[in-house]
Amino acid sequence: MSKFPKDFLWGGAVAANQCEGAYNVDGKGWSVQDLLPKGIAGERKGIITEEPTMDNLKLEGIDFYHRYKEDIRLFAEMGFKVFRTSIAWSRIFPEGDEVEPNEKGLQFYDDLFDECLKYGIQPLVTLSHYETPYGLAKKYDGWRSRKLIDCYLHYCRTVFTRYKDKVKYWLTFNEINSLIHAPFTSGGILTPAGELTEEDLYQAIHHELVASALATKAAHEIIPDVKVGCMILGVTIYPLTPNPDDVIKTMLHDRDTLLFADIHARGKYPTYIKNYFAEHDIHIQMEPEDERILAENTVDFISFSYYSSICDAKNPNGAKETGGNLSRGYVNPYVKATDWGWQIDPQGLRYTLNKLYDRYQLPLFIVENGLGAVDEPVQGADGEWTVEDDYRIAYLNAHLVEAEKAIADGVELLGYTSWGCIDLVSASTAEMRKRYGYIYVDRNDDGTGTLNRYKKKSFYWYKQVIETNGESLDRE
Ligand code: BGP
Repeated sequence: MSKFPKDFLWGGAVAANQCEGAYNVDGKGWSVQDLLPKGIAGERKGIITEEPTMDNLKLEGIDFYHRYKEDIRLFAEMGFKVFRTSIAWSRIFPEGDEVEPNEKGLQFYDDLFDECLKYGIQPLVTLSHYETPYGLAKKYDGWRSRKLIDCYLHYCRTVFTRYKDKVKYWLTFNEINSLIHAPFTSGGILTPAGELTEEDLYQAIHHELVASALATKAAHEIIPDVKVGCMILGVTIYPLTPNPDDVIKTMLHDRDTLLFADIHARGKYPTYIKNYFAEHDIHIQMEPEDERILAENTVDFISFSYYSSICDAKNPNGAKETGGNLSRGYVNPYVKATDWGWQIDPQGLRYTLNKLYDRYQLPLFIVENGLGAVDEPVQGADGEWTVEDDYRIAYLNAHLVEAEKAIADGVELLGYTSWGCIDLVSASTAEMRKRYGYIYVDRNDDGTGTLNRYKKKSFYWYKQVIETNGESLDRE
């Protein structure tokens, strides 16, 4: 009965900066995350420190750097086929623009990938997950400078060459469309957001898009059987009402997201953005070869994060505002929301999958989805700590059922990696108490805790889902 293909890639996702900790160990340089103690929300308020401060929970993370063997063993116990993580760029090139890589950083990921492969788990690696080396932020104002393309490419070629036999799935930039909303987090741009023009932002975006295409090219040259994907923040937007004004507003808003998939999948700037640039007097500096680079190096698949949907309206008429990490819109009266106000909309996932597949006919990969919630650890009958996280199971189950429907609709879906498969520090607020994991990590917002790991109820639930290739999902 299950519609999931036989070789469906079940797994989980994390990012180096949210779990590894060890922020200054074995030659690692600072990344922009080390200077963001309050996360993306802090960036909005201008909280960017000049050096790491110990109230930044990411500095220790969940100490994945030293405990990854235990964690991967637990992932293997759940039956993971794939594990998405990122390489912390500043472990490999501490300042970002060195010629020679840091061998200890390279060795760490060798060991990590070997550990995954030992259990038959494929690594799916994000090259840049909100962790541009701070050196590049300081020296070049991050991705505003074209120089970053060379630094990124040198880093990509280094890790492609090193891990070519171990890693076959790569993502170029996490949520590449986020640069417009969080220039420091996403693009290492130190100039305060308020001082940046739209032209500055689109210029930085252009640099990332060219870099993404060149990385795709390099991966195809260096790694046999490689698959390279872009990664989009998958905001689903509905018109708040059937008023055609709202429908058109929604269509235009949607392009903030689709633009990035359009360029990655079709290899060129769409007419609508060229017209927008002309109307707004935005001039992007492009080198003569850029158009060819984009055209010749489109991605093999499209990956995206999906947590929630929002509504948009021309005249909201008092509708309440809402949003996720980076998206802003209006409350949908037909759906509920998480404790952090993210609207819960499993059908939006089926809708998004169909929309992307209809538009591009490229394989899709859900690389983030999950419920951030406060968990209460309790002691089970055997004395072991656990969490009865039925709310998380309900969320994940409902989304997987909708993903399955999308597969039945005809969507080619490569896999599903739920976000924060082990509890980690949140990106938006740098909290520990917003938990996503199947595995509970004993660490609190005040920095206390043993860092011990405990299996939640969802651990056993997901294990069964994977074991039965989705057959065990509750389709009621
Ligand atoms: C995405 C980021 C992730 C992750 C997730 C959940 O935008 O790619 O890094 O953190 O959101 O967000 P949060 O951690 O803020 O709950």
